[in-house]
Amino acid sequence: MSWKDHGELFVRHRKNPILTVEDWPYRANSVFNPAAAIVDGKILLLVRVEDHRGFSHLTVARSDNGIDGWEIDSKPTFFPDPVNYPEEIYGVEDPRITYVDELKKWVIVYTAFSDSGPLPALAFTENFRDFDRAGPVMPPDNKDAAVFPVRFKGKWAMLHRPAPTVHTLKANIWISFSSDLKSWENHDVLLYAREGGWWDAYKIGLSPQPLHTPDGWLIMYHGVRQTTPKLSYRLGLALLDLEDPTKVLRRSEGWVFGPREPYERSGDVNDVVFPCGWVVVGDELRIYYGSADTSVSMASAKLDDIMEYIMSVPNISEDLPETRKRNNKERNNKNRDWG
Ligand code: BMA
Repeated sequence: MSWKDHGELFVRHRKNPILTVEDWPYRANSVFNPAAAIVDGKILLLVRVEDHRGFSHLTVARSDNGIDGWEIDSKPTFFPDPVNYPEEIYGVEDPRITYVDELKKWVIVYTAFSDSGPLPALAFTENFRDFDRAGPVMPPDNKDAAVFPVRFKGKWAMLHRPAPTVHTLKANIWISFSSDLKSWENHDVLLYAREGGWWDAYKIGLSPQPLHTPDGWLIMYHGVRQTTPKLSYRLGLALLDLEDPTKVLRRSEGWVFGPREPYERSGDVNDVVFPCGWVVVGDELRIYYGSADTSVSMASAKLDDIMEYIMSVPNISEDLPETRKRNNKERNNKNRDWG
């Protein structure tokens, strides 16, 4: 049976939520929005843990099958260090992990919650025990950042999401480049939030780290639409050019995953699915996501189905560079798959 028969690309695991605060070895309010990686043959989640002050830190959970049998660090793995890194005064949140072969290190980009607002900060690790912080990589207000695992024409690339300072404007995904992963330049918009009634009309942000596929960099992003008085966090996909990640080749029209089950609909923040990590296991792409800002859940899809799906949405790559942004914007607003 293919996904087309049951209509959904991603299938939730029947044991969801797979991690809750009840599983935690120490007192916490909630566990959610994990980054994910395969490390030494195990699934490793770097989980955001919120304490009873409302501040977050990150803790590692490891499992052979990525479903159960989790070994969770007995105390916080990556704790805010505001004395040396003042930008972490209100905690660290929502990490994304990229393995950079050139450095033989994992690069973690996380949201440091500073007294001027959230900002992306970067740390390196080889073992998820010792971390080497590089500090802030963008000023506030900015979040949802991850780096690509390779350089493009000699430069590292990062996706991130600056928040507009004018509330009537939308939050879009940006791309920036760097020679050293620390100082970033050549900032440009990559993907716009759509407008009007679209599911991703208010703000969008990168979810897991970019994934290399033969057809392009697969990215998953969350889209938020405000229907007073609530927000709904749903997920879409896009494909970027392998050689030039500033080129958006494809973008899903409808969302591919959204809150549906009780553990996603109701929690500390209702109606949220928020993955910060995904891994490929065999022919399966697994997203590990925060459900309702309360627990950790998992859903999987066949990678082939995902690629077939994303290659079936209209190709938007023929735009000339100078008109690309305007065209993207216009195209984004066209209804193409209502039916
Ligand atoms: C976003 C992020 C996430 C959170 C989501 C829903 O802005 O801060 O950490 O899961 O809101 O509350």
